[in-house]
Amino acid sequence: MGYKVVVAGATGNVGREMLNILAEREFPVDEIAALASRKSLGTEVSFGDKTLKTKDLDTFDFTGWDIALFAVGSDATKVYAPKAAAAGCVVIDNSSLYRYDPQVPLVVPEVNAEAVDGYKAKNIIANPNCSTAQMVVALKPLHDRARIKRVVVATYQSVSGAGKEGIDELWDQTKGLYVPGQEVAPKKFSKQIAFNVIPHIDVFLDDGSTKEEWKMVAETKKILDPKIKVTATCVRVPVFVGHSEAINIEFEEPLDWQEAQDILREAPGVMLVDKREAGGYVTPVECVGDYATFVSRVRQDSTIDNGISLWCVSDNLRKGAALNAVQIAEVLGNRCLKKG
Ligand code: 11C
Repeated sequence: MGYKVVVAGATGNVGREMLNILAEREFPVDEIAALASRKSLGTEVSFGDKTLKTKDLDTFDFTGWDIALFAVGSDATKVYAPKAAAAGCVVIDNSSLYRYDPQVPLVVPEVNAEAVDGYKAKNIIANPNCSTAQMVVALKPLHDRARIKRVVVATYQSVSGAGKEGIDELWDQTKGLYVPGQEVAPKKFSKQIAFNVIPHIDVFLDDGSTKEEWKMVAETKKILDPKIKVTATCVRVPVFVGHSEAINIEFEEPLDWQEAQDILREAPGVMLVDKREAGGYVTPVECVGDYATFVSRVRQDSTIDNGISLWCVSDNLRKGAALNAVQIAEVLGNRCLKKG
């Protein structure tokens, strides 16, 4: 006995990963529906060893379905998530639409699983931005030990964070640079991404920061602790999958790097790979397809009292999106829903 599960946006990168991860983790599924927009209708997607034909999100009746994982972007979420929620189906939404709504829990299960119980207010649970999810997994066990005061983070975010168009632009632009006459002008990104880095993700805000940077600040506060100060610089890099982050942390209490390593070695969701030698750390290409948030380069920051610096890498389509959504569904199932 299990649940009736919907994946909305099943033909996108995150939707496909949601189906893969539901199957990999043997989520108790009695029945599954893969939904897509009308333009992708009929496209087939894999669910374990089965092939599913996508159904129309626009006409789908959510009545009698237990959980809907949404990966359709804010505009479509605005239309269809309330419809699903009103029909009694709990929505786990990957867009940013509901993340900052005080009546909607924003959840990273390794950090604030108990917040899932708040789903009842709107029948909706929000999944965080990918760059926030991996960071709070690494921060939580250190915060529990030494109370974090301030975080300074610089991200190195892969193009898959910008969807299929981002992946295609890096691929085509890289090839085009070798073939005279086939150069590809920037379209999805504001400047050339091939062999370059771009300090700009999402729109600019009045204070000169970007929305991506603001999300890291606001979401860390909502998920982990509103008292933590965060400043972020978010950068797009020519990597297909896997976001990396250089994180500097200031604590209230002393914490030495060896103890920080020991804490991280035992922390849920974290894989410590930290050998202090050439290759003794994780890079994005090694994290692809994995569930873990990898932490490397843990070291003391002697320029401040109680400072630690570290390097954090994770698959942004998995822990940053689909895996976290499935983990929320698992918590919801265990804590709140009855199996059919
Ligand atoms: C990126 N982090 O890498 C973004 C993608 O708020 O869910 C995810 C945006 C979001 O471009």
